[in-house]
Amino acid sequence: MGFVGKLKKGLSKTSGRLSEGLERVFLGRKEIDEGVAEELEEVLIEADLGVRATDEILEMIADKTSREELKDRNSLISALKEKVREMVMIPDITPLMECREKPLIVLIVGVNGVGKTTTIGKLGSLFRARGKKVLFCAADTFRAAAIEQLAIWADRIGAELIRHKPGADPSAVAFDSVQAALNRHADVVLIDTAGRLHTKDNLMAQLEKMKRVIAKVIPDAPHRTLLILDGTNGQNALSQAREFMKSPGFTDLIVTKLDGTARGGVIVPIIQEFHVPIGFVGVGEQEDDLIPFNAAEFAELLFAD
Ligand SMILES: Nc1nc2c(ncn2[C@@H]2O[C@H](COP(=O)(O)OP(=O)(O)O)[C@@H](O)[C@H]2O)c(=O)[nH]1
Ligand SMILES: [Mg+2]
Repeated sequence: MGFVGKLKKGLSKTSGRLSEGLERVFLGRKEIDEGVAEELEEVLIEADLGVRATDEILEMIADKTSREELKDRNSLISALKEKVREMVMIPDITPLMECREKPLIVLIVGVNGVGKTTTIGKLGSLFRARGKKVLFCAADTFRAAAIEQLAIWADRIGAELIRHKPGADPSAVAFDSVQAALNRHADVVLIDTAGRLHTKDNLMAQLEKMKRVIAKVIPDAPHRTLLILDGTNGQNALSQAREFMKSPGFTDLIVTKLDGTARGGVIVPIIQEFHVPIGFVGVGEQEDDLIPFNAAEFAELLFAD
């Protein structure tokens, strides 16, 4: 299955919920009238587009309705697609896979369980498919199992792994990994981090320390910092992102587990609020279940029947 097919499948719960909602809106209604916007509100909120994005969409709908530009269901759906596409248009940034830095140093951040380690495995696989030499850094040293999980991914996709003992200083593992990447001429280093510390301040302080230590080896590194968000969390993913975004330097977002949720609409307010591009979305647990995000495809599939 190609990327679009996988994205379609991954978004099917969300698009299913939306199309059911639209069904309701058109039940017993022959043409588009003022009441449509009101009923649409519930549908969009249910799909986790959030209040702000929903309001913006409703304004557009009300506007078009008053100008009699919406004739029927089809024209309404086209208007929705167009608006959402505009809203999730990604600011210009070099796609991760096309970065020229060597070694490219990528820090992966997010709370526990959102899919960081799995996403590293999948990203590693994409880089390997491009013939890149990949090195994983096991800087989530909280649990032995976290290191083992990354080791399994490294074996599976043919990446090298730098690991220390459980409980070691994550910054020390990161430092060694970047050194090793230079010595071994690796193309890309993917750094796994812990999402679990007693307080968020501690977590942030630890990430800042890692960045400083990495920059001692390569001054402009880490080149990219990815924030991983779990799509099944819906609006909570948004509040999580808000916490992390208080610290500067996040360059990319990845939204995981779209396949397991009808709340995939949350991508819209995430982009709207942070203006940080979503590079990829996760649509399953396997190594080929990471899909490059594309605004037009997303908008099209979100409102696909
Ligand atoms: N269905 C689905 N499961 C995922 C996806 N990404 C990660 N997972 C699962 O989520 C769980 C937590 O992932 P993990 O990578 O260990 O999260 P971490 O704690 O952030 O490193 C694992 O069971 C993964 O297989 C996804 O895109 N779809
Ligand atoms: Mg992990």
